[in-house]
Amino acid sequence: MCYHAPLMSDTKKSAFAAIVGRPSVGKSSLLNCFCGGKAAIVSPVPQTTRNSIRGIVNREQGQIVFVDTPGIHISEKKLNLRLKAVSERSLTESDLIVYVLDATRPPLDEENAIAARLAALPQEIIREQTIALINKIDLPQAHCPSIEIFLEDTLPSLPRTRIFPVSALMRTGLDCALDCLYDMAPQGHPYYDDEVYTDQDVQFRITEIIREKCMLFLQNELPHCIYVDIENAALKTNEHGGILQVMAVIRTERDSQKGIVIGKGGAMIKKIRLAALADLAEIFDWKITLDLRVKKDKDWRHNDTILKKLV
Ligand SMILES: Nc1nc2c(ncn2[C@@H]2O[C@H](COP(=O)(O)OP(=O)(O)OP(=O)(O)O)[C@@H](O)[C@H]2O)c(=O)[nH]1
Ligand SMILES: [Mg+2]
Repeated sequence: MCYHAPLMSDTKKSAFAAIVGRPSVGKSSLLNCFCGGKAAIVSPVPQTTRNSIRGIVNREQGQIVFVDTPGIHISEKKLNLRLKAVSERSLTESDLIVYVLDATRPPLDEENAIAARLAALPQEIIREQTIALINKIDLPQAHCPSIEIFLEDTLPSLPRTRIFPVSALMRTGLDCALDCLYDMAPQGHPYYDDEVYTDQDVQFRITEIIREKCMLFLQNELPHCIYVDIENAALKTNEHGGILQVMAVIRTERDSQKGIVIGKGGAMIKKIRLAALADLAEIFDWKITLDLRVKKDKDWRHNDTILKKLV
């Protein structure tokens, strides 16, 4: 695997840990729990995450950089193939693998495909560098034993002691999982300064927060038909601090979708804008002004140049 940190004379650890699994199992929620900040956006809509998002954990023992990935979804659509490639890359480039399953969903075709992909890795990776998190155990319909049996059948090399029932929502079971990852991590230098919990640039984070609000408020397929662009962002500072003035655009594939995003009398775009501003105020120290518009970018999901820029 890549990202090999050089060995050190002291015993500090450092590792990249890829978080992989089906869409909506809670990968991004878990990443945020581990790194203690909102590094990745979260929504009930499957396929929210479109990039590999890094969340950094620092402890006395060293640093683990979690890499959130798009949910692995079986589909031949261009965007899905690119998302799958992102997950695949993280899988092969990381030191550790965190396989996330949903305690409330029976493991069917998609889960089988992911487990088979993991099973195709060299066995020592499953034996020594992988853990499984069975997430959402807070829900009444959670049924861990059936997921454990599935893991025993599909990934027999995965030690049972590396299977952790957890809840990102209630933050339960996560400390044991993190301790285990630190035990498994190789020795090495930290990759990032210890005061940061993510390495994303400001503009990307703003587009993601706006996209999260679109995922939360827009219905059906619409969230998948949009992307967000920053047209301009300027930081003005004075003796009272800084103001970040942002002009952002929500791009839709068709005119009809534009109308839905704007909403009656502009109600929807206002709702998205205000919710995004509330989150941005939590994340950044500056005051932020947000000029948010909607424009059409016809059939962008078939445009390789745009896809390359986004994913
Ligand atoms: N009840 C419960 N809900 C959870 C838990 N973890 C995540 N969720 C919810 O599950 C939904 C999906 O969570 P995400 O973290 O976005 O899932 P993901 O695996 O990153 O999804 P994709 O990016 O689409 O692949 C959201 O509505 C979360 O609030 C949990 O432990 N318990
Ligand atoms: Mg996600």
